[in-house]
Amino acid sequence: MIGKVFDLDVSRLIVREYFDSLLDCLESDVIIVGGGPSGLVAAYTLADQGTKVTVLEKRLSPGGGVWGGGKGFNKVVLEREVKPILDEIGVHPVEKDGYFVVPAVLLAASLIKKAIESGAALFNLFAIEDVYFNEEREVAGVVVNDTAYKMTALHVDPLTFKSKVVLDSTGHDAVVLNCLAKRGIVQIKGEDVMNAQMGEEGVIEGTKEVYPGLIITGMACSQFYGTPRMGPIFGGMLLSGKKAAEIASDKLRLGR
Ligand code: 48F
Repeated sequence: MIGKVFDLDVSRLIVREYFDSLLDCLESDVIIVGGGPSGLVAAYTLADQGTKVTVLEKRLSPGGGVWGGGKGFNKVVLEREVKPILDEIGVHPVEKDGYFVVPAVLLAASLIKKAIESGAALFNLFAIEDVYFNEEREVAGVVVNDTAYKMTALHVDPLTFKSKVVLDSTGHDAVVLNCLAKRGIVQIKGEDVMNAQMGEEGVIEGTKEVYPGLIITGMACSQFYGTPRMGPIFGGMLLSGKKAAEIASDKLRLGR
């Protein structure tokens, strides 16, 4: 037998716990837009260092492109250089033909679990629709709406979330970059055709602060610089997330 359950208690707990977290996250050190592989690695790395991190994810499930593996075949292939990251998230890969192979669901779930257990706050069903500037016109947060409102095109005004640093880890969509591009502040070249080697190198190399307050990571880098997409290999995403966390951490430490 299960103990007595009161419906209103359940509702009260959900509402109170949710809004306590939400209020706490209106101001963070780092906002990570998009909970794909690059964003989740950055999230847990920063949170492990004691940085206040908020991840805002548009979909119901964080994990981004990991879930789909390649063409929906749910195995993920990774370069062996990511072993330290797999160790951190507790995933034990199988080595095949010089690569690592991991079940996609296990990788997505392990990244999400590690980010939350490290102390990153994670909100799903949050669609970022604009960037927020401070008085110096540096990126200082994001403007957020509800995914359901965006999907139904209801006219509902958004809310503002502030942070010292914003990471654009929205993958092919490059949402934050596009907010700047549509105002002529940056130019997005658009990703080039598929080439795994060049794509992976381009993403890692291109993980940078590209505008004051805005660091780009993952596929958003390919979009920005016009480097090749890499297709279904994910090591570059994880390493890009690590690099983005380092850049954010240095920026916070130096206070600039
Ligand atoms: O696309 P995604 O996985 O980005 P990534 O970390 O990794 C790319 C790879 O998955 C793959 C690849 C090579 O391996 O080519 O595509 O660069 O994750 C991006 C996340 O951002 C969310 C989206 O739902 C996904 O989970 N996202 C996109 N637009 C928004 C958003 C938005 N407007 N607001 C919040 N989240």
